[in-house]
Amino acid sequence: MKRIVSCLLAAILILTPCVSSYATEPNGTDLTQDDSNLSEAGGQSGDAEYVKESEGQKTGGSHVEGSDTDGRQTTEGQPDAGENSSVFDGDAGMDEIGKEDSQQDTQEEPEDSKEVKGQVDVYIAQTLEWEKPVAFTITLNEQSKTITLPADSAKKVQEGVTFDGLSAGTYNLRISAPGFADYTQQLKVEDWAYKLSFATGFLGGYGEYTAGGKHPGVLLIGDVDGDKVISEEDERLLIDLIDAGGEAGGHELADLNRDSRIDLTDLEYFVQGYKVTQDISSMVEVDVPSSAIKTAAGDQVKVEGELSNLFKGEGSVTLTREGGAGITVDTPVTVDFEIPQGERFQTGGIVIDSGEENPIHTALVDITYTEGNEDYTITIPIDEVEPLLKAEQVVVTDDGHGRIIINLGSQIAVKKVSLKITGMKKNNNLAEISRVEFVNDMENRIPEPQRDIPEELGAKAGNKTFTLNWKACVNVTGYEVQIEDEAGQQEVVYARLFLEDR
Ligand SMILES: [Ca+2]
Ligand SMILES: [Ca+2]
Repeated sequence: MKRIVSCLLAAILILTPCVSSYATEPNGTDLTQDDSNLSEAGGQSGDAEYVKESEGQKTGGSHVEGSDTDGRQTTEGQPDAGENSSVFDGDAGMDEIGKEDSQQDTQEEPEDSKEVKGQVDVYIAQTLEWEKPVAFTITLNEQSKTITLPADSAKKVQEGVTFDGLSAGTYNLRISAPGFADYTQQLKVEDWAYKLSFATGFLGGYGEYTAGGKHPGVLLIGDVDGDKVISEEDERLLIDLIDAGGEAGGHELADLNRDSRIDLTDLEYFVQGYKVTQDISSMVEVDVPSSAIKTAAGDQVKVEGELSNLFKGEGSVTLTREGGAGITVDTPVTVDFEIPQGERFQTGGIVIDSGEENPIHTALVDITYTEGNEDYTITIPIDEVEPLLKAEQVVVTDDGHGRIIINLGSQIAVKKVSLKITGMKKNNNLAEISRVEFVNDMENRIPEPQRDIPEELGAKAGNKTFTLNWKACVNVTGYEVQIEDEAGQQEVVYARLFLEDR
């Protein structure tokens, strides 16, 4: 008997707050996937087998061989990789170095004569799933802040904190969390913003994580005995605890995925951070600091949140029209960013992150810069229809997840940027912007993490079973397969890369 089954496939993405990016439309018996929109993913195919024993009853599970979760962890040769140390030279190519004085007043907008202070931004992205939240303590010299990564990783995936008002000098950064090795790094701070990005594991798409490469840092999981490094002691203890029956009582740190059991899943997590030989330090990106930028909202624009936070790791800003008009070409929302010391804080590119849930659809970006003694203004249209713009040297790209990247082609003295948003993709009533970066040198920037949508879904029918195949996605923790039969009955099968399907 022929059964009509349609499938939807979604990757459970670790780096995006949205899990509903389905690759296929429900399409009856046709399970082939239009590949017109293929991105080059590299890696082996995903595969799930679904077994149906009798009408409407599921007895089989799912099985997935997904993307490269990889064999890098078990390489012999390096002892405890728990402690990483490296020195970053914060010279961003500027001519002047920060002046030492203390008349700075952070309450007021900066002016040409005001002192600009250094800033350090630290971001952590979640690549593992936990059943309880995990709090990371980020310490810069004497100051500490916390980033808590939640239990439901699909909801919130990257969090940031900012340390600002920093005097020039060398700073010690430490990141620690229960069950993780301490991460330390020394950082030379002048008067720019220094951005460090971390993930709780290795991300796909960054090659071999070689020293000095353009990759995020890695926070290593697997400190079972609590001494803040990962060693053979941790391996021994974890295996003993699993052998002893897996009760977490008294050894909570060994429960690496926080599900109150100590079992093979914890061992799978453990090997992620064990005997790592790659470079785990974050490339340091250099941006114009928040204190060097004056912000202002345009006419009829209501701002929720602090505009100056757009240049920090904390908080986002919501823009709406006064009186509730939608955001259109006739009723846009505009925000202005001024860099009075644009000659000193040269800008090579601008990144505007409006998030995945409601990305900017159309906008105009006016960039005023000084060359010689003349001011020039260029207007850059942002339009989804033509996401790639090449005008003179300027290249605009859209990462497909709400982030617009404007590469100016060279470092110029940007004095003012005016962002006029004329349309949002999903909800035209508001524009939410989580971050704006004025990047000093686009060459020294970590590329956006690769975030795929499952492609090339194929199906093979068996006897009371069918097998699905798809192209493996990079940077996902698992997949959801939504199955619908001819009677409209739906069910979702989870196929995780680490956790057993429960
Ligand atoms: Ca340890
Ligand atoms: Ca566990």
